[in-house]
Amino acid sequence: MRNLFVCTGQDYLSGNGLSFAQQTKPVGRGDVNADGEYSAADLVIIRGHLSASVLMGGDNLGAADLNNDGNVNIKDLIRLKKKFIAG
Ligand SMILES: [Ca+2]
Ligand SMILES: [Ca+2]
Repeated sequence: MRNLFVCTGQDYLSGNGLSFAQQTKPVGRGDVNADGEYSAADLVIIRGHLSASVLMGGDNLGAADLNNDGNVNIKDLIRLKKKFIAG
């Protein structure tokens, strides 16, 4: 007989050092946390996504794809850094 255990999605994420990014509607590419501005918080979320410690989906994932190539990677992080620095 196999032993099964049940946990919620949040339990699983917490137990594995993961978390969900905020699921709201971003105002534009780069505004990953949908707070209406480009900030260090958006950089942190993309960096978390690249290190697989943050899960993004839907509009938030689309907002993180700054160069619109269908992937979120280091190129998007660099582009957001430039956008953030430019203010
Ligand atoms: Ca933001
Ligand atoms: Ca991209």
